[in-house]
Amino acid sequence: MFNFKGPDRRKEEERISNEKRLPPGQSLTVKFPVLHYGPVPRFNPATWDFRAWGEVEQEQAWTWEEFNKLPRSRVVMDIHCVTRWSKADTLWEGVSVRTLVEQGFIKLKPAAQYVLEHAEYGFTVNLPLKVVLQENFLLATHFNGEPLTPEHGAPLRGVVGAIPGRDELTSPYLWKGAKWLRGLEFMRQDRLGFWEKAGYSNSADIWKEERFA
Ligand SMILES: Nc1nc2c(c(=O)[nH]1)N[C@H]1C(S)=C(S)[C@@H](COP(=O)(O)O)O[C@H]1N2
Ligand SMILES: [Mo]
Repeated sequence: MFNFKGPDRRKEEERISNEKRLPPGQSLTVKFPVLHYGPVPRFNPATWDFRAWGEVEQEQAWTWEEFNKLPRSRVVMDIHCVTRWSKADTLWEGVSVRTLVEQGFIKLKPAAQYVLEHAEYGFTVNLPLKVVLQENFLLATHFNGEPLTPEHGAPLRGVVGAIPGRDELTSPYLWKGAKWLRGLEFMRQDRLGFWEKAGYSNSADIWKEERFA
C-alpha cells in the first residue's frame, strides 16, 4: 500500500475527508496501532477450534484445518477506532458469516437476532445479527495480504469497518471486531460485551459518533 511521512499523512487525511470518509472526531493514521485489554494469547493449531452455537439448528465446531477450507472473501474498508484514529483502504481476507449462512455452513434459527463474539480469555463483543451479516463484517485471517500478526488477532479476528460508497451499511467502531476469536454465539436477546459493559456505546455508529453509552 502506501508509506507516508508527515505531510503525506495530512494530504491523505484531506483526501479521505473530502471524500466524506472521515467520521466526526477522527484523524487518519498511516500506522496500525495495537489496542486491547490483557495479554496476547498463543495460537496452537492442534487445539484451536472455532464454534457456532446458540440459536442454530446444529452446533458447529471447525478445527483450524477445517476452517481454512471454508469459502473465502476479501473486503477493502476504512477502519475507525474509538480512540480517534482511522485507517483507510485496509484489505482483509477471511470468511464471511453471510456466506456461511447462505451456503448452509451455519443454519440459523429464526429466533437469532444478536451475536456475541467470543474470544480467548473470555473476551466478548456484541453486535446485531443484521450487522454481522453485512459485507463490512468479516472473520479475518489476513490483513493486507499477510496472515494476521499475533498482536492484531492471529489466527482469526472479527473485523468491521466502513466500505466507501456503501452508506446504507451500518458501520461501527473497530472494537466491535474481537481479536483471537474462537466462536460466535447466536442469541434471541442482546447481551453486552466486554467494552459495552465498561460504558462504551452498544450501537457504536461511527457517523453518529456513538463512543460512550
Ligand atoms: N480480544 C480482544 N479483541 C479486541 C479488543 C480486546 O481488548 N480484546 N479490543 C478492541 C479494540 S478496543 C480495538 S480498537 C481493536 C483494535 O484492533 P488492533 O489492535 O488490530 O488495531 O480490537 C478490538 N478487539
Ligand atoms: Mo478501541
